[in-house]
Amino acid sequence: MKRNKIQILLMLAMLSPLSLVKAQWTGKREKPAKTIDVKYGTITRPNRTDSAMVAFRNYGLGQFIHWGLYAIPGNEWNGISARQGAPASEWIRTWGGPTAPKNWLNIYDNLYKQFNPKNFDAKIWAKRAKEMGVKYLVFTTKHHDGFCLWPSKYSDYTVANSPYKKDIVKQVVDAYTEQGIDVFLYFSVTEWTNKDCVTSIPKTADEKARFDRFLKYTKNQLLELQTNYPRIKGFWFDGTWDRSWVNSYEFTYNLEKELRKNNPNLIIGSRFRNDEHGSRHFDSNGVLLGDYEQGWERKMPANIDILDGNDWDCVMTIPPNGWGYVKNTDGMYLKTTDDVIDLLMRSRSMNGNFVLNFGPDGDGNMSKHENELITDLGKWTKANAEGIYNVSHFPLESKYGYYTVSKTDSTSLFLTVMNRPVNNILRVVFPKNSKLIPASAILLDSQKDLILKKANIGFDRDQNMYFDIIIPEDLQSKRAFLVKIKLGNAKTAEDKLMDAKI
Ligand code: FHN
Repeated sequence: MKRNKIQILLMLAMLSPLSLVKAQWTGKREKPAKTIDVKYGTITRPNRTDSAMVAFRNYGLGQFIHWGLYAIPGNEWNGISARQGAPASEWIRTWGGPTAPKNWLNIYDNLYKQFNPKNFDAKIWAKRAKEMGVKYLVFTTKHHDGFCLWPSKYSDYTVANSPYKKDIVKQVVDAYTEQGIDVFLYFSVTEWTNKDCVTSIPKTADEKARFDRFLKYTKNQLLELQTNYPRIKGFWFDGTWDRSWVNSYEFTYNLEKELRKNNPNLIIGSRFRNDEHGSRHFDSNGVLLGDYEQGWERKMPANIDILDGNDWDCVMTIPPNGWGYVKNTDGMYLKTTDDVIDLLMRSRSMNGNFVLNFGPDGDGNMSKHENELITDLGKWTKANAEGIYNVSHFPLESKYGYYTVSKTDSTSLFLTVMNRPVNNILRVVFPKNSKLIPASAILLDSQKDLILKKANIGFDRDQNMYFDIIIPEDLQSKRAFLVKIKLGNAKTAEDKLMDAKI
């Protein structure tokens, strides 16, 4: 049936900007055909080389912690699950429909009166994060419900007015900083419980007055966080989708300038604001808004080209969705250490960081699964640190896993073997005209030498060279392992290598 023009126009109209944006995320991104004037575009220096941004690129592994009042119910209430009624555990305040408890909103908005995490110990969290190999933390100061984990003087809805009373943000910043882990503060702009948070574009005088008050409040809280916790390295903004905030592009532009003036090395991602045409993450000319691309949430770029050279990180939950504590995870797939290793090394192979989220319970405990993951992953990152942190993308694909190359020694190439070949022969392919080729190889964790041979397999016409690295038959590897390949000058290295006996 031929669609008439109206129908097609209607269909296009239904294509909300979000769906268009979604189309951008994993497919090739076309820069706009022609550039337009953008007054409120990016503020930061592109491809910063200051020490803070250099450190950001080497973080490799980050830890996200979502903690707040939503941790008390843990995605259920009186044994009834919120799975059917709220989009995620930290959104449980929005629980609706037939499963929602009577008077739920009132129940939730009084939870602060029982917030008293008896087992919370930031020092333990920080020590365990260090053990896991975490280099930066993103910690929720305030999520969409507006409850502040610091004693903000601009709100009554804070930890100071809970039985716990003490400043949680300070304890976390101090404990993680002492462990040498950089801290970024997550800050939700949208605030469900704030009557001044007008989400649509303010029209009436009352809406305008309220939203103006909200903008001032938001700015005051951000400046307060910078003053209270000067050692933080950046902000991780969220909840910046309301039309009212999108429409406040001059305010947000100037606010970002002020935050950066207070700390010139501050790192702010692309989710904070948009240009005057409403373009978020990237301005209307496709230029990144912020110091790194912050849109890779529970998804990964298909290849490095999509990233267009921008810095980025990927944030991921352990359960399918749900950033806050989930008491009952029955029936949910919880990511394993192997899943995390794959996501981590995929990110690293494309010059990105991988940030795994943890949702402590209402008493401040990490779950059994989270603790096992911390221990297991920590052993792996410790044994393979050289191939994880101070590395960058190497322009070769591998069917066995992911390449990373040392930033300090371009002849140290690492292959993370996710898929061990059944014949234990890693047949590595290098373009024929490579100046550097494999000269020797070891298992990174044991430093055990591996046999490396030239493999003249007669595919000469494909303009490639082949090298066989032999994995010892007796290598018992429970999980992925790294092979460190020393590259040598093509001329000398090739002569030294024996021919692989095919
Ligand atoms: O709505 C939030 C969600 O609760 C969670 O905080 C994630 C974490 O990146 N950010 C938003 C969803 O994109």
